[in-house]
Amino acid sequence: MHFASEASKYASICFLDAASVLCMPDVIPNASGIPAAKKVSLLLLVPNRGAPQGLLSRNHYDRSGELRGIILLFSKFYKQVGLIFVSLVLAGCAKAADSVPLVRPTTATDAVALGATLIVSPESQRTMAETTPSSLLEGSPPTTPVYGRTYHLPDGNRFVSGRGDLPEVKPLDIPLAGEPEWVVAAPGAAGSIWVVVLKDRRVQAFSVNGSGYEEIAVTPDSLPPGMPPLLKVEGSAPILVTAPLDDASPLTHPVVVGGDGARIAYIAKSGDLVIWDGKEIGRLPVNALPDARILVDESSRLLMLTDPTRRYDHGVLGDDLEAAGVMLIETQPSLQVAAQIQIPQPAVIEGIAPIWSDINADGMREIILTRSTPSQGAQIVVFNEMGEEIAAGPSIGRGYRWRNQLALAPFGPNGGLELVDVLTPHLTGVVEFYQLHAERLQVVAEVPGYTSHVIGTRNLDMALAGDFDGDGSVEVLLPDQSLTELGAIRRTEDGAEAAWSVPLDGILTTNLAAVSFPDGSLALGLGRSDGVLRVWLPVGQ
Ligand SMILES: [Ca+2]
Ligand SMILES: [Ca+2]
Ligand SMILES: [Ca+2]
Repeated sequence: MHFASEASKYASICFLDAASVLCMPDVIPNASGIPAAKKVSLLLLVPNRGAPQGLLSRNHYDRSGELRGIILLFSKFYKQVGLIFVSLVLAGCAKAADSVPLVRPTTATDAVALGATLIVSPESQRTMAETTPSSLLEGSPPTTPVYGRTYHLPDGNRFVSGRGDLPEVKPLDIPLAGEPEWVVAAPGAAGSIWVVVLKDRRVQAFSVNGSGYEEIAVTPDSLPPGMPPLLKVEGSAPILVTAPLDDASPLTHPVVVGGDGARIAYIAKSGDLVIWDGKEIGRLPVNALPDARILVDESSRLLMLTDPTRRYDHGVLGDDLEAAGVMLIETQPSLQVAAQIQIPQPAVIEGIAPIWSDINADGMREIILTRSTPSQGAQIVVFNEMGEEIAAGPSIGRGYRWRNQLALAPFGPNGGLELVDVLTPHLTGVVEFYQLHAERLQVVAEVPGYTSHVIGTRNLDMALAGDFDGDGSVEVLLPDQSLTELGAIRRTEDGAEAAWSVPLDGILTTNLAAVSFPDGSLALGLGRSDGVLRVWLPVGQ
């Protein structure tokens, strides 16, 4: 694979102690995340396929909370810095190599999230499986759990990696037993697995590949009213991850914390955050929004909306409760609040999850929120992980007008990182692209006539960013206002344009789901009101 071979030129794995890493803090902008006192047994240096983050480190902990490894991602922009860093680390390793020899990479796993490529030695694979988040393993053979979310990435960013073959490729239509509400998908042992939650809460699963589809068993075979799905595939059997139903909020799903999939975090009916591993092992009174989607990062930190309030009575997202706060929680080595954001009244956060991604390419995640007031309507705001507001976009200037923040991706004409939303999806539905300039999020391009939400629902996932046509650049895919076709909107030198569209031959009633495959291709799927799951597989799948 192209990226694997590129990676192997620059990447290496070495076993070393913390001192070898800590001699490099000046080279790593994000070195502050590396604890000084812990022993580091695994270091991965990973070229990052055109991804926007710059250079960043991700720490990985084992179940006892011991730091087991550091993954460093660097984009091509930072390749030179990365190479210097590799050289320095290898020099450090060579010094430390008297007792522990260097390990050369022998296998490659295409890591899907944000296009990272991991090089893993056989010795380290078990450690990786235990400590690497599912997002980084999404495209690997399903011997370790892989997950499918309605909002795609565990950090809330609706961005799929890989390259598709739309719009030319012919879709596959799969008849369902009823009208679908949600679709989630993940790679399977032979092709991909698609799971549909019907409006009557029955669940159907299908194994799909180039030769066709077959219905397969899924556990459970129904979900409580209101509950969205989190798909987990391990081997060939799909399950939907659920929490103890007598305690958990029925309006959201739990998330998996840690690599083997046994430990989950869920929101209780009381608003508490609960950590569960066959039994309750931790609980924090965070006062979570009842339908908050819990976001997860590589270090098993959690981010969720909190402090439900009725002070802004817009009520277009399924209820009249909106969040007035955000909580960042550490689960390793112990469960504790790391940071908190409070939104002063009369404003609220009008959404069910932030996007928790690195918008300014400094190696640290930001918290991207939609903040609304009765007089100014919605605006996009950006906070750092200390809870400080660092940037804001324009307000609509009129109350009771919403925008649906969708994805952060390299949309820009030169691959620059931009945020995309839909302004007033229930009215004119303008797709807006933003660039961050100092403390301002500036709208740099817009295209009207689309939507990403049906008023009154909790489905905020009707749009997805990715390279669906395989031309090497990222577009956003979303329905037109009639929900009968999908349009691909891409940036141009001085604006944005509808690049192509595909007819749905029916009405969209679900989120958009997608699968990235280990060979770098991707599939897209959605559900229609006439009881059809429509899937666009890549050529050759
Ligand atoms: Ca709400
Ligand atoms: Ca950042
Ligand atoms: Ca494209």
